Amino acid sequence: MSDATRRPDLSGRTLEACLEPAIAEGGDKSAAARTVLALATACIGISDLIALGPLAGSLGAVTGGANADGDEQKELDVQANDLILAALAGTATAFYASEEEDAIMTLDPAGSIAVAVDPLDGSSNIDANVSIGTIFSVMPASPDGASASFFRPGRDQLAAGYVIYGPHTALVLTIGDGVGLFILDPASRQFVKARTNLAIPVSTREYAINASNYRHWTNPIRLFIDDCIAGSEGPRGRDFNMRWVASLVAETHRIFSRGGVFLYPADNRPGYQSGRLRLIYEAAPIAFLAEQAGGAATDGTAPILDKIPTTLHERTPLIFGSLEKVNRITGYHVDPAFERSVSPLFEQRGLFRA
Ligand code: AFP
Repeated sequence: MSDATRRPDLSGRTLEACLEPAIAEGGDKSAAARTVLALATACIGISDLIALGPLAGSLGAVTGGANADGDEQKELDVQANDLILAALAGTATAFYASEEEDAIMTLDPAGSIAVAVDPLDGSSNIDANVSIGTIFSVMPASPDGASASFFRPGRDQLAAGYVIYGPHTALVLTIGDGVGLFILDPASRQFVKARTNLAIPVSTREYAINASNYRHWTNPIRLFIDDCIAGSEGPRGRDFNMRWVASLVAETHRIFSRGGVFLYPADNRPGYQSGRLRLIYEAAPIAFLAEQAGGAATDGTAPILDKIPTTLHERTPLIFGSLEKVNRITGYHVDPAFERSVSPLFEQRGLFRA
């Protein structure tokens, strides 16, 4: 069978083809769609680098530098950031914020877009060949300048997405009308639409948290996890499963594929009083995707998309995923004993299981 007969005609399903209506709309929507195309091009280059692994040099090696938060910068963090900056040249991007840049950069002062990125999320996994990713958020540039373009609610986002570099490279994207899944076709080197209207299952029996931090958590988080671990012998009356990949994009993609809830809460370690994840270029884009897919994202009580950052690398506790679970965790924060308030005896609490 020839290659031509084996390969379907993908022309109408490329990312470019799918974004044509948004580009035709003009205005911010069009500028955002063109920016997404530039980011996607950069991510194809990042995917090429990652696919080479050690052949591309020591991508997981520390450069000796650190980002604004003091995290050690890995070689791939820096190269990914450089690829994204190069791809944004010539787009309508006025302001650029990155985990790998101390301050906001002005690219095209006449531009109408502001882009925030985590160029390479999960970099502790690079040398382990575990899925890692790029996270991006696209905002309208504010007439009041760079800071005003980012220090605003995440609900103002025009687009958000991530690229996961795994067994296959995938782009999960929203421009405000649902969530689409695009797969990088190695033959054509184009992102091709695989699914639209992705939805996060409302309920789940799977949670993701770094359990080694148990002693550092606040009481509501401990109680929620205790009840999950108690499983069918506890107040929840059913067993749960736990995952932790230490790669936000990998956890997110699993949650989009089969449901689940992700927790990176605040804890009492120095520097973790607001958790680990950054609001502007990690939590907010993931939250936009989650809400667009029928899920939810909070800091434990408040929706992530309502929070207004005051500093560029500000952290936030992040709990997102299946709607029912995120709401239940909010319940533990509002009334930590609420599971226990229903009935002090486990066997009587089954009436209130979600
Ligand atoms: P790195 O990019 O430094 O590996 O951090 C990844 C991350 O921000 C996020 O992707 C993970 O969910 C989280 O950190 C893992 O944090 P722990 O290493 O504390 O479990």
